[in-house]
This record gives sequence, C-alpha cells and structure tokens, in this order.
Amino acid sequence: MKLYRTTNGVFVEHQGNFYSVAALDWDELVSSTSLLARVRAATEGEVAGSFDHKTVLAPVMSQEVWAAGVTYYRSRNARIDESKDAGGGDFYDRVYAAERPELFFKATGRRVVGPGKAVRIRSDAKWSVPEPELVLLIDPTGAIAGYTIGNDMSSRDIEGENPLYLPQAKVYDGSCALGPCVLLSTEPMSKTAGIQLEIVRQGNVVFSGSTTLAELKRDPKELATFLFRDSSFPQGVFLFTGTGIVPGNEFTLASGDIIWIEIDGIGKLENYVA
Ligand code: DO4
Ligand code: MG
Repeated sequence: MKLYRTTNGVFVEHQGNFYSVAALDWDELVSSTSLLARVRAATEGEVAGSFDHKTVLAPVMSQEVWAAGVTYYRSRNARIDESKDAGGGDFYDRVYAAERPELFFKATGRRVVGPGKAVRIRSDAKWSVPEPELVLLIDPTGAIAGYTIGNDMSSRDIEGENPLYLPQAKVYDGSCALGPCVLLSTEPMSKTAGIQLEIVRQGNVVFSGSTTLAELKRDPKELATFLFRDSSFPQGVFLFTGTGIVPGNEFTLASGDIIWIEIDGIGKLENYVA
C-alpha cells in the first residue's frame, strides 16, 4: 500500500486503485498507533473517482527529517576523497567501521520539496550533487512504518573543506526532496531492491548510476534504534539511510538539471534544480 499526501487529503494506492483515507491531516494519521489498520480499512471502502498525480505533496508536515551518512563503501570513499586536503580520511573511515553511525539533522518539513518541485544549490557552493537515498518513516514508538525516496542535496566542497561545516553543506532551503509516496510496510525492504539515479541536462543524460540495498552496510532497524536513543519523535520522523551513488569528482549540478531517483517497489521521484 502506497500512501500519498495531496492537496485534496490523504490517499492510498492499493492494487492499482486509489482510496481516500479519513484523517484530520497527515500529522494525525502518521503519528497514529493504528496507521496501518486505518489505511487498510480505507482500501475496503469505495474507490476514489480520480487521482491526479499533480496534486501530490511531499509526505511530510511536522515530522523532523534526519539522515545517516557514510553507510555505503562508495560514500566512505567519496568523503575521504573530497576531504583529503582537510585531513578527513581517517574519521570517515572510522565512522564507516564504528558501531555508532553518523546521524545528522537534515530538515524540517518547511525545507522539504515534493515531487516535481525545485531543489536548490547553495549560492556559495561550487560542487553540488544529489544523494539518492532510501528513507525510513519511523513511527513515534520507534518502529519502521514505511519507506519513501529522498534526495539529500549536498555541497561537496563545503563538506570537504571541513567536516564541521556539514550542517551548512546539508541544511538550507530546498536541500531536501521526499516522495512521491510512502510504501507502508513493517517488513524489511528486499536487499535486491535497486536504487537508480539519472540526471538530465538539456535533454541529455549527464549522469546515471545505480546501487542496491545489499550495499547498505547498516540495518535500517539499527539506524532507527540509534536515532531514538534519548530522542523522542511524537509525530514520527523520517530517516535517510545514506547514499551509495556518488557521481565522479568532475560532476556538479547545474540550474535546470532534472533529477530522477527510482527505488524498486516504491516509485520514482523527479525534481529539477532551481
Ligand atoms: O558525512 C557526510 C554525509 C554523508 C552522507 O550524507 C551520505 O553518505 O549519504
Ligand atoms: Mg546523504
């Protein structure tokens, strides 16, 4: 079952049909302990007359958005490379191997853009990339309730200059995209599920890459447990699980680029660069 937040309320897609889900709003539904049962009940009601994909919003209201980093070997290597002048190699290697993951605050709902909307490059960044990531929706009890697609927009030059600049490299207006839906499931995603990234510039594909969840070094449940250690999230929370796709060092995003991220079983998230 795929849950959509839209300008006309919340809908669930099930076996090719869409159903309206009764809820005060997204926050009330997502923080509810009976989320799954309520959505399941909606699929036993009447099929919605029509569903317009243009009405789809980012699946977030007051949930905080957090992110894990350096959870794929590709990301470890990219971080070591970009921070070599700052002497960064050692700590990225150490966090990749450590029991405690890297977790950082990424966005409030206000900074998140939905499908079809513009993500941004920082005005003071020279080297920017999208990071296509599996994102967990975690309920207030700490249990994984579902999965969505995220783009953790990043300024690699700022992050590489000094690791203490990470919040500036990662958190700014339009630095985060989520959507188009939340795949509701309490089961783990299959390790064979693929993540694909394609970047199109003036009609030409200028980057494409892929990975699978088999390359994700950490168990999503373990990431959720660390996030909930001494922190509560009464409205639920989104947690990016890290990127396993990093374009080569010569690549930087440009205004007008279209970014496609696809995760098997969830769907496709499309955004353009402002
Ligand atoms: O350590 C920097 C952040 C890395 C990151 O966002 C990722 O690996 O996805
Ligand atoms: Mg990331």
